[in-house]
Amino acid sequence: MFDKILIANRGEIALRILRACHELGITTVAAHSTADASLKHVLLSDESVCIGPPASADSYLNMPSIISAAEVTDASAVHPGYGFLSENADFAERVSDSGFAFIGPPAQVIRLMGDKVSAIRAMKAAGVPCVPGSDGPLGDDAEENLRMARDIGYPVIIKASGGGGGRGMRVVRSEGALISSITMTRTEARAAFGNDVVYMEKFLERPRHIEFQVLADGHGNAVHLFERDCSMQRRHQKVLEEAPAPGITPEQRETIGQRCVDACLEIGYTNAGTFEFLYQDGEFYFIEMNTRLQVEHPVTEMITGVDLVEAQLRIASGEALGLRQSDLVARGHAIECRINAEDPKKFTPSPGRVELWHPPGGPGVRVDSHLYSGYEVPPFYDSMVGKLITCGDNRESAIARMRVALNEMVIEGITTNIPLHQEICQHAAFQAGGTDIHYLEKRLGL
Ligand code: MV4
Repeated sequence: MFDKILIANRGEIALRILRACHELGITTVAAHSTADASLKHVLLSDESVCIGPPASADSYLNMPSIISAAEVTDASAVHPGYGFLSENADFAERVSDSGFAFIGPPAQVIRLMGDKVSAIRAMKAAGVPCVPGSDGPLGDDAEENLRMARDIGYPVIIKASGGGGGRGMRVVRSEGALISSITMTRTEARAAFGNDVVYMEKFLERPRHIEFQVLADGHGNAVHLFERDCSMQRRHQKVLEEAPAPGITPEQRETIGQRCVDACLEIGYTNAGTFEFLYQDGEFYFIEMNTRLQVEHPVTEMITGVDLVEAQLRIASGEALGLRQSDLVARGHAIECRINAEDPKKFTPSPGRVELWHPPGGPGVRVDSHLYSGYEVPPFYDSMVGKLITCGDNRESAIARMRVALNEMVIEGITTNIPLHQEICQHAAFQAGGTDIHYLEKRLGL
């Protein structure tokens, strides 16, 4: 196992990683910006290094600075967390080439999955069900593109191969708009990602967003840890996630999960990963793969009992997976509410000093947050200040615990989206389960 790990992230996930390291007896280095010297994990870390000024581009995205920090502290591995450089293949490569272990999959696998056209091609070849579409880049032959869209059937969606996570896409509802939409998506993609490759898919009108968690080691072992439903979102920002996904049958879970496992072995995937699917009318359609630990990983930990960050560290250090698929059972239900420092009506960030912090507790309640009374939320980064996770024997019990925990949680000094979560938990459609990706925006009238 590693003796020292550099944590190249901030906030709640940096604290989550620090805790996993300390449980395993690993020394930590907190790499932080000048604005983040008083972050909870920096205060708890064995060592800390300033990697630059507040702007992310100068600190948490500053590759030479992060690699220098690993060098001067003599760390043996780098954990990128989520966001920032976590899915940057060039970073993974530079970390490895500098002699450190990158806690994530190999750089070439990150690169393969970062290119959506090649990701879909690889998944289709491995037997993972994908959305009917172009199965490759669109060419410049208008007649051919028109024919393809007619075969797929309108509406279709044009997506940038270099995009993902909701960036670089355009829905086309009729033939008259197709060619100009392809041109516009291409132009925007060239400017945004330096890559003008675009592809076409059937546009699904009312899907749910369901994703499968996997773990794979470097010894040919891979398992899936069932699925999460992340449909409760606004403007591509997830708000609430849960596991398992309501209404999915054990047979579907096993079939799709096994396809993901097979795909991992096929592409040489290692470490933790997530297969994102759209789910509509009882069918799963792969859309993208996330090659990192995700924000919502705790709901999977709660229903499986597996510590995903510990697994990441063990896999990256070369250990074989201690888990077999037959060891894994999904028990009960878990829900996560993302707590953001934001205006509950306008959704604008609301940084400032936390005057009072009282986290909730009790059976089946987990709080992943870096907050403390007196902490000042800086204005430079994502507004998420923590995650409230509850679990229970069934979905109703997890919701009941969430309702009580949300009422118990006190954050004074900054405004948060706690009222939004309280409202969602009271909603009949949410209580029934299985709402689609448009539910929250429609309900909010946005
Ligand atoms: C789609 C889609 C409907 N049909 N693809 C948005 C984020 C990116 N990961 C893929 N996205 C979508 N792709 C087809 N063929 C609808 C979305 C989509 C969406 C997906 C997941 C979660 C939230 C979303 C919000 C709007 C659109």
